[in-house]
Amino acid sequence: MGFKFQGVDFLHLDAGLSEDELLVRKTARDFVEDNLVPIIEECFREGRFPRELVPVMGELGFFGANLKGYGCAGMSNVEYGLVMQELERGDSGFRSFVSVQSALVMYPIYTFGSEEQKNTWLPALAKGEKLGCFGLTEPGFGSNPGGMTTTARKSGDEYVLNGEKMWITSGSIADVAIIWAKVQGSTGQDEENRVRGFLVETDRPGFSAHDVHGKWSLRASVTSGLSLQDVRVPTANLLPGTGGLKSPLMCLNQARYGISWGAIGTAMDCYSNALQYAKARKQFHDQPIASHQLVQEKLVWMVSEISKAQLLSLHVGRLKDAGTVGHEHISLAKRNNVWMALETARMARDILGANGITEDYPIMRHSMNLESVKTYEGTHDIHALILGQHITGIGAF
Ligand code: TGC
Ligand code: FAD
Repeated sequence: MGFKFQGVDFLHLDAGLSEDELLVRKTARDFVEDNLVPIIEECFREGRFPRELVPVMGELGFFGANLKGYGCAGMSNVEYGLVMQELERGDSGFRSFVSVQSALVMYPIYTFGSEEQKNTWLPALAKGEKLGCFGLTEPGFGSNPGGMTTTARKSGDEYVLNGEKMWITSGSIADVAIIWAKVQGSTGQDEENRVRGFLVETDRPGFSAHDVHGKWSLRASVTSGLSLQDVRVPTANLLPGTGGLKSPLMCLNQARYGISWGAIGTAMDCYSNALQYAKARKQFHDQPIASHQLVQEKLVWMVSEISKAQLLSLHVGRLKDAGTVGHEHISLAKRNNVWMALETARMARDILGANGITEDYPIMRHSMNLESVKTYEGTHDIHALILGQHITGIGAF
């Protein structure tokens, strides 16, 4: 199916990667080539998440890879990014699963959880023995999660959760949901209506999940709506370090960072296919289409933008490893790289002509997937507004 994947390193950036970074990338690339590529078109067609690969990824240390201790691999942020790049080269929906498990479930437990919560959940999530989901978005509140209406009412030594969450990756296969809700009935005045995070085991009475069907994007990923009706959790299930909308937004930074790398993976796959196809396909005078100037211009656009995106994510990753990254840097990288990948996918599809629309090549699948990636984790335009606010000091939401 398609042509053999050839990574893209036009700027010789590999020379600046450490041996460990190259090894991590090779491990992830081999995993994708051997395990995901052979089945992904079928999974996408059937709308099936390849759950059978979860234990293998647990063994390889892909879950919570950039966290330290609790059974996690303790990779650097650049290494983690390289894993995301390779996984999304396979499929954006597959990378989404790993992003959610790592950045949106393990990261908040690691960052905001009690020692007991960390010991209970992190080793099992790292191995893939337990799966998680992250419930922030609601039917009426997507780009503006601060308006959420899900509540957690304090009742003795319990919280009672009520509300609806929508578009939740892995919702119906999760053992635990990180649910963001506004606290009510608390004794502290500052606490009233404050957004806080809760660990909600999905087998609790009143919790239910229903899958979204009919998606033309991220078909190899499970997307669900969650319903919480008088779901009672002990106060020990509150993530004690959470407080305000800033807490879930900190989780989004982790996921958006990974997406900036993942998008490069899809773009490299599309470019690699387009280049090999253009050299093999002949039209007019028995010449390869790669010999035509218009086709060359498209290939040059792709390799230029991929190279710039690689520099961007690598730099943001180095900033993150140095502890100096700002969320505006991550917004810039997510916004740019997903846009670049979508444009690359469309150009690559064009170069493949009619063949480009079939599942014989991964391009159309990447293109459809990237429509979701453009929307989730902050839409392209919301990231423009985040950046606009940062540089002008004026919020235009
Ligand atoms: P605003 O008043 O601006 O901010 C509230 C507090 O948070 C701080 N803050 C951040 N902190 C850390 N990281 C960030 N990225 C932050 N952005 C803002 C801010 O300084 C403030 O702090 P403090 O101390 O003053 O309280 O909040 P707002 O209500 O005006 O909203 C801001 C906005 C629009 C940027 C935000 O709501 C937003 O990012 N909207 C997009 C929603 C989104 O991205 N949802 C994603 C859901 S999860 C998902 O899609 C998973 S997909 C699966 C996968 O990842 O693969
Ligand atoms: P809206 O917020 O309604 O936006 C619609 C359009 O209006 C967009 O173009 C947007 O840019 C524009 N817009 C909105 N506000 C403004 C403004 N102020 N100015 C200018 N334009 C504006 N969420 C989770 O919590 N957990 C998950 O695991 C998760 N997984 C997802 C998986 C998939 C496949 C998808 C598609 C979504 C997922 N989401 C998840 C939800 C995702 O984060 C939201 O879809 C996203 O934040 C956008 O919200 P919305 O779809 O409600 O769009």
